[in-house]
Amino acid sequence: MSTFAGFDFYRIDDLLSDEEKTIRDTVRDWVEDKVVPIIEKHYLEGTFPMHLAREMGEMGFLGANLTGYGCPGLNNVTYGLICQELERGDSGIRSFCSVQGSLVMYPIWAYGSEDQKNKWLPKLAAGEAIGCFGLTEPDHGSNPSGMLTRAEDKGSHYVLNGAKMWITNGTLADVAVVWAKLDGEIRGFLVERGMQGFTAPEMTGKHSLRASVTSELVFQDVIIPKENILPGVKGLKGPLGCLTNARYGIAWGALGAAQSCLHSANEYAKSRIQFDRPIASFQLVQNKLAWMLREITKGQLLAWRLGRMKDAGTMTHEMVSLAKMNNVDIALQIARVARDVHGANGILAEYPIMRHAANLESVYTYEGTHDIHNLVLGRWLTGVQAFT
Ligand code: TGC
Ligand code: FAD
Repeated sequence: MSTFAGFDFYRIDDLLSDEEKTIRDTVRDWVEDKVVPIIEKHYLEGTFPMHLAREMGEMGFLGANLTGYGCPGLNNVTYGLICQELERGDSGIRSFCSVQGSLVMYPIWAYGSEDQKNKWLPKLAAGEAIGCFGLTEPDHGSNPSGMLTRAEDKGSHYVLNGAKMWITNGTLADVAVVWAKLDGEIRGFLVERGMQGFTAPEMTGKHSLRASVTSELVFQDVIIPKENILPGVKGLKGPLGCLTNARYGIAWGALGAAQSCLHSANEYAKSRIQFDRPIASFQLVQNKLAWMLREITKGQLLAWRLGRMKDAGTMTHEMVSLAKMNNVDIALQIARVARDVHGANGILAEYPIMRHAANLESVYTYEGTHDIHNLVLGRWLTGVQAFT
């Protein structure tokens, strides 16, 4: 059984179904057994634990909230709980699951042809094939609408040219969902491993998300068969629709990292003796722990309510922006305060703190930076867009 019980100060469990709780607990135990014992080593070595891909498929974590084509068909609250537990292990493990499910399987499921769905979804759900999502470019991060990657219609096929950067799972991927302009309009293309002119070199030198593969994607006159365009969507709303799903998962996931940090800080504070007393007995230390619990509890209520609205079909993407930015922000702050509570020990790999803190710096930036989500909310409030 898991030694990590989670924090449930406001009895969110009373708001979950038995099935939701059972799956959450199963994922929690899986993370304790399969991720916690190996993750620091992978993090320090800068490698992704590839053997977990198939296991995640077998456990039903990949495309968990999608239906048909071998997908588990779970509700969105359960998908959120899976993300929470995975990110308690490591943001890189949750990233793998988010990219595969929300950014690769979702666009194929929502915008793909029947042939594309049949070809890719069962293998991706099983973890037998791996996918990546190419939107960001070296010169276009927060403003993807300015992308330079281009597809040209040559009659019998398309020709793709351009480059993507910061792509999670890029080097590992069997299929890349690539967003490129065709006649000035953003379209999605399925670019397959081995296509001539397509390379995906791994990016190195990261101090964050080290147990996750991040890559460039380079396209030099890549011939894309006509049947590899996603027929069901045109324009920026295609990739943004995928991001809404992935950002939703991150809003839950960040709470897992935050709970891991509070758990570690609380245990440490009770056992660390200074001035002949456990540091947990000092009011300043208790203040830090109480603040972490307060912010986690508020974040849990946000995530739960968001999930129920997503399941009811009433969630908007602006609501997701608020939850993503809030929960990642508080998780990052909690990781920093937890590092302080651990003193010098907080920088050691023996504790998960520094790894979570470093990971959350990326999570704060990817899937829309903190301030991009601020601007989304500002536009919702005022009706005025302040991006440009
Ligand atoms: P805008 O005019 O707002 O929207 C264009 C069209 O899209 C619709 N829309 C959305 N649809 C679904 N979900 C959303 N979140 C949506 N936001 C907007 C919108 O209704 C409109 O539809 P239509 O029918 O009118 O055409 O577009 P804009 O050009 O003003 O851009 C807005 C902005 C800046 C918010 C957007 O560009 C943005 O979100 N930028 C941030 C880019 C980003 O998040 N990149 C993430 C890359 S992927 C990644 O980071 C993966 S990390 C993976 C991991 O390891 O976990
Ligand atoms: P920029 O857009 O250059 O932003 C830099 C700073 O300027 C930020 O503080 C930002 O908030 C601010 N800023 C920008 N515009 C404005 C504005 N209008 N007003 C106020 N402030 C502004 N992308 C993918 O497509 N697929 C992936 O799988 C993927 N995985 C990633 C994995 C990792 C580890 C990381 C770090 C990134 C990943 N990304 C991925 C890229 C990520 O989505 C981008 O980094 C992110 O969208 C921000 O873009 P940028 O880094 O170019 O920052």
